[in-house]
Amino acid sequence: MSADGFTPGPPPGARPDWTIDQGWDAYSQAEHDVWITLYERQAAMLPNRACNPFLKGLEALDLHRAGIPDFARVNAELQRLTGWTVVAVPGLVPDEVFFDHLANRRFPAGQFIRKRDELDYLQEPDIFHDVFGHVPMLTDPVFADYMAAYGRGGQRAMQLGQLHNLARLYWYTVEFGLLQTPAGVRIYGAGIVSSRAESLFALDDPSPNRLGFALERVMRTPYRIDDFQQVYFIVPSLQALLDATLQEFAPIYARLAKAQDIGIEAILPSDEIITRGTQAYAKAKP
Ligand code: HBI
Ligand code: FE
Repeated sequence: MSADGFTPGPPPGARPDWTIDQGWDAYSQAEHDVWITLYERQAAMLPNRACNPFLKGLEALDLHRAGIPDFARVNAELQRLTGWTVVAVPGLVPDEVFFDHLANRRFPAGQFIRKRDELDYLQEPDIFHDVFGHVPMLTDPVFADYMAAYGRGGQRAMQLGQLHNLARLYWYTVEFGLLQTPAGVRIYGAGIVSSRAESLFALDDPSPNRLGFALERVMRTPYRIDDFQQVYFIVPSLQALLDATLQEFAPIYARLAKAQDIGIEAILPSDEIITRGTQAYAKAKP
């Protein structure tokens, strides 16, 4: 059930679980070429920026220069590695549908691709964001378990009316997460790895704060959907991220209900500061 108790049905042509056929044979060469452009742009910059599990996943699934990947081919290997599959959906799906897929190790991916004249603009997640951005990490066994746990947690949060807090966890990890490694800070968040500009900004720009990941702290922090993040959270390992979620969240929600949100650019005395940002980028905006 959605927050108002009403979940819209799937659009015409979609199944009850909102999935559709990918229709791989129907992509035009122009659409394949958009994938290739985006792929080459990102692949060139991600060594020493994306974390090893991401880069390894990209190789393992052979999401390569040939064009938009065929989910049937990707799924054969992904399912073998971690039991996950990718399913095609028309666009954003209702929260309860999204969580049911994740809890069952199915990642819903937009079937369509952005237009050539809007390479950096996305209203809804397309196949490049979803498949290039999200799917490589699903080849990592620990991250794969984290995403499934998140799906179950989402179902539970909806029952408890606490989705707005849990959604922040998704945002600051799955979409915009950074990982500490012996070689330095690396990207694992799909919203960063699928964006040329944010792949640079998230790691190198002096503007944003970069703080150690702390579950309840993250769940108290609002986020921006329309621009670069003002704060990124760095996990010490993917295992630490998974471990943080393998606990009963009801007491956490009870504490969060009494706690205030934290300002998006705030640094608390309890924060582990990895980079104290200047916030110059955010301040320069009207
Ligand atoms: N649907 N296709 C799609 N992709 C998402 O990332 C998505 C969604 N529906 C809901 C949703 N995300 C949110 O519930 C989560 O980001 C919390
Ligand atoms: Fe995403």
